[in-house]
Amino acid sequence: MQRIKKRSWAEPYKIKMVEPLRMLSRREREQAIREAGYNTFLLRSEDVYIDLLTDSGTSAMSDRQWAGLMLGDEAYAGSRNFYHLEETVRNVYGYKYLVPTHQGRAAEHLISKILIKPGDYIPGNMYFTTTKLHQELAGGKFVDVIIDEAHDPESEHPFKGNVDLDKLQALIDRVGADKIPYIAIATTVNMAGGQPISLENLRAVRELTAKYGIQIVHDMTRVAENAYMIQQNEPGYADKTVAEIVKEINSLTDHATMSAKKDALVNIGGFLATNDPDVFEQARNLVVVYEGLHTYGGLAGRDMEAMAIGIKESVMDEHQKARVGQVHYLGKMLLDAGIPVVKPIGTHGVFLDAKRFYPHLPQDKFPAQTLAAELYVDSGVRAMERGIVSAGRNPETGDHNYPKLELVRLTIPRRVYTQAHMDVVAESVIEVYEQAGKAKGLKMVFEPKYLRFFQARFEKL
Ligand code: P70
Repeated sequence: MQRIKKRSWAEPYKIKMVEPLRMLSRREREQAIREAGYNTFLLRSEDVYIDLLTDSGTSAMSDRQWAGLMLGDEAYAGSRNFYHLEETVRNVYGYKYLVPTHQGRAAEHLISKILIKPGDYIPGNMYFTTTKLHQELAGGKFVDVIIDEAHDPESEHPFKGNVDLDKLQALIDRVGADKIPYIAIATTVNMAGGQPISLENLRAVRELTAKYGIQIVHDMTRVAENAYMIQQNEPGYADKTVAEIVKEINSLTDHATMSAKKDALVNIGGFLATNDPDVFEQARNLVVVYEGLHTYGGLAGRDMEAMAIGIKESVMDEHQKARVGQVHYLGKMLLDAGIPVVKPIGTHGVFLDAKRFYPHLPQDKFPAQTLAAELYVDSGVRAMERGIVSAGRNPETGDHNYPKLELVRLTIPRRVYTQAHMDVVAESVIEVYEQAGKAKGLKMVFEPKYLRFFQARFEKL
């Protein structure tokens, strides 16, 4: 066993089908990003060489998942694939009741509507864009209770997803437990750089919240990746499997929202899961208003089948070792080259620290947005802004939110790119870093009301 553990992170699969990529010239890329308003969300994917915009819905399915598509039972009601998915969610994740949704934010919509009353406060281990928006649309106010280290890109804390129990207690003392229906706990924390929460911390959160009757809603979008980090770094878990740790995490929570487009290795899908029969009943009712019947929730039968199979594959130790191993391979190359990145390296991507990349650019010149555009021009690598544009505006004052973290995310799809692709990405980031002094920043010329980062447009300064 020892000998195998020391081997490289090499993939536990081989490639059966390939998708050719197109490489534009630098001049063509300059034109493409200008036409896209310097927003990588607005590029055509055909114009992208290595697409690290997101790990969401971009992973490669296995031959078994593709075979599962052919077993789709496209009945309007009671599809057999729903029952397979329900059984899988019970067996692998341990939640009793399942309501499928077309993706994660639809589950966030349902649980926010069910649990939040206007004027409520929702603490969380850092915000996520869609999660926070649905909390606000339901009349709630998000309060960040993550540990301070999570906001410091240089802190090497191994569990930057942890909740600061003093911050949580202070919120309870300030507003009263009856104004806090639940705490939102994400595994791993996307906006912090893909950082895990420890089981020790989650257990302490469970204890504190139980005292006050506060529930836990688990954003389990990347729970298996979080479990892998616990196996690697939390004392006492080295001999537990990823599957066992996933179950232990889930057992400490009441409800879960899932974007199956990440961990669960599908191109579309999600769900709300709960152990509470009343919440289940309400969600089953609401889902027919917004998504579709409660046995498909906006998905085709074949999508649910692929998801059920993907969930089982996602908790295999060798899968996570290669998945996280590849992300860390890229991270180490950038660290070794002295590139400012969020430390420690997270599980779903490497996050460039745009504030240190462009120390001469103030945050309202959108350094991360600028960096993502420059990277695309240099090599056709598409990344995602995760800074001031993503943070939106304060709904009360109308000002930009100025997040401490101004990041560019190089997100790695699962089972898609090779080690050589990672080398090209590192070469390009290093090249752009060498030219950093020349960057002048951007100004925003179009700003949508909701989730502005998706469609905002910019011009060069
Ligand atoms: C990403 C994607 C989705 C996501 C997530 C966590 C921790 C919920 C969701 C929503 C897609 C995305 C979403 C908003 C802005 C940019 C990108 N994250 N919780 O790329 O799930 O997309 O299925 O509705 O990461 O990180 P869904």
